[in-house]
Amino acid sequence: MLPGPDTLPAGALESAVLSSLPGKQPLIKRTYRPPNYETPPAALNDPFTPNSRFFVRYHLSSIPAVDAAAWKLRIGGDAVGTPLEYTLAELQRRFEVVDLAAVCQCAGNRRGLFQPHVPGIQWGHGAMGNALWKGIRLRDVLSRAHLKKEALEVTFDGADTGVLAKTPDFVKSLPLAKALDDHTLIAFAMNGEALPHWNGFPARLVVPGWTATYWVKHLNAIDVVSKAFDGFWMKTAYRIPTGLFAEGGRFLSQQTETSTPVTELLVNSLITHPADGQRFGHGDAIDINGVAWDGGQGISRVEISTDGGRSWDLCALGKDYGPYAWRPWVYRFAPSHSGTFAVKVRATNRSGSTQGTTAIENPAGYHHNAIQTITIHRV
Ligand SMILES: Nc1nc2c(c(=O)[nH]1)N[C@H]1C(S)=C(S)[C@@H](COP(=O)(O)O)O[C@H]1N2
Ligand SMILES: [Mo]
Repeated sequence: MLPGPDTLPAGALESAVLSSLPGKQPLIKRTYRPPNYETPPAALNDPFTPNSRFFVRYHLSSIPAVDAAAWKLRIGGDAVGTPLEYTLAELQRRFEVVDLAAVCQCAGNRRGLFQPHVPGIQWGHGAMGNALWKGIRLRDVLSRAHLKKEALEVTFDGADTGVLAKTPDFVKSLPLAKALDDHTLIAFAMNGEALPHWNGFPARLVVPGWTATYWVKHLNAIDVVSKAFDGFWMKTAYRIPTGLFAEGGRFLSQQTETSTPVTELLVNSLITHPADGQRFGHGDAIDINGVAWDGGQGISRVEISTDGGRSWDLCALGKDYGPYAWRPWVYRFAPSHSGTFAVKVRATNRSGSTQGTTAIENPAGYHHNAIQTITIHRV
């Protein structure tokens, strides 16, 4: 068993076993079928999360190994003038290839930390990663399809399906404006290599700043539609109560009086070193490290408390890889006496949003961004 945050419910801790998927280093297994594996905390220390340690999240159990040579991307829907179909080679040849650093984070990351407990996969801190994505702009592809003026949303389907015919297919939609954003990509590669099978080979959507539910893997069909898409994964899943969170990109064509899709990532941070409960010797200076990110405004400051939140000091920010990437930070702590120290970290973004002491409760356990606390001991 792995050490885990002591606020995780017992069930989640017991299931925290390391196990490997083909082509991956050991990850923390949450479910085997469909495969749901999270990145161990120590592997989140790097500016870019290695592909072999990048988390894996699926809703459906039938996940075909896609043959890149036979794969095609189809673009259609009632709001395109010209339906299109491209092979992988055609997409890579005909459109400008761009790079973008961005955090891919499941909306349910840290669900296991909610008190009271909410149903769903009991993720710890590792249902996220930061990668350098390489691909083409979705906008450039859509412009060749001649969008009609009634275009409202764009839907995305991947090659995976349910085992039973009645399982709703995983199809997501974006509002037209987000689909046409310069930074929304059809990506083929991450961190300089082709996408791993488990992260969407041969192509996935990259929707920087928005929760990973929109980052459809094994992408094979795009439809531009004139009506709000009403599939299960938009209408029923991945929703939060309307108005509960002050921030976040609005998705008005999907909003009802009571609920709205979870969209933009909230400002958040993670302590990646030391581990919770770690012990240090007399006289040791302790480098406390971590990362901070948000939905694309960019991080303006990271503060740390080593006395349980009574006083706060500024951390040094590391290299800026762009507003959608996470920002490394570091703080050198030289305790003047022995004892136990409660370390807390709080990030603030460029529009002044910050983390609170508790997460905002919501039925599906999304958007957990409470200030994290770890305890360290100096003998
Ligand atoms: N085809 C497909 N794409 C998908 C999903 C899925 O179940 N099927 N899950 C989404 C969700 S909810 C998340 S959190 C991310 C996870 O990306 P990763 O597995 O590459 O880490 O994929 C998204 N794209
Ligand atoms: Mo997710």
